[in-house]
Amino acid sequence: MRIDIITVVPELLASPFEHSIIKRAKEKGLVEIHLHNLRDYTKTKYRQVDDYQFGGGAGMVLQIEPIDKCISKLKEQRDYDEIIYVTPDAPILTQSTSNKLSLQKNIIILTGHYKGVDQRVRELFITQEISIGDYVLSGGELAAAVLCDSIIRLIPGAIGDETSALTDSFQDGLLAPPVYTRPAEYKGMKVPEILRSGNFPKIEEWRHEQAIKRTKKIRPDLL
Ligand code: 6GU
Repeated sequence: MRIDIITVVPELLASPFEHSIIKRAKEKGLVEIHLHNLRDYTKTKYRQVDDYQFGGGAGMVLQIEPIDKCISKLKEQRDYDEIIYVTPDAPILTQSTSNKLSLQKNIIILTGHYKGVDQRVRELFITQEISIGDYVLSGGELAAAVLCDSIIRLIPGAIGDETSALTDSFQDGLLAPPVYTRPAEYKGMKVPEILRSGNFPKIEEWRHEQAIKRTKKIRPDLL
């Protein structure tokens, strides 16, 4: 899979992909991530990529021309399955969306900044819009990092234990059950006996019950 990310702050995206599962997925050749600085696609003095909004109002808007140049250049080089714009005024990311995106070959992620991008960019180029939740971030870069992480860990081979991603929260529409490790007792708090019983069908049953209990309590909207 190849992910191209377009941003005005590439520095914000340098570190998130250099550790842990994503780093290993890159090393294994499962994913390539390419960062594109939008300012490289403008010839204006001071490499300006934003301007005041028509109609007035606070906040700058990213202009269409540099975005057009960058996306058009990428599209000349290969076909893209999705061109995604991350923005708070969009449908919220779910595990189902990440699952689908993890099966794609080439995607572009455009990140906004300031007040966002000129509406015509969204109409001309964008095939999917994604928000990562009902709150506002200073820019789309951290949202893009979250989106990439959720996708990349699902690429077959990215996680050592193949079953691990399948038992994540949300993968079966439920929150994950509680987990424990050694010691079996800490300051009087014991690990549930069932988990030490070796009875795997019973353990699976217990985990499922716990997942339902947790979901009912914390996220009843998911049931
Ligand atoms: Cl994708 N961008 C920004 N700036 N804020 C957000 C978001 C995205 N998703 C939730 N909040």
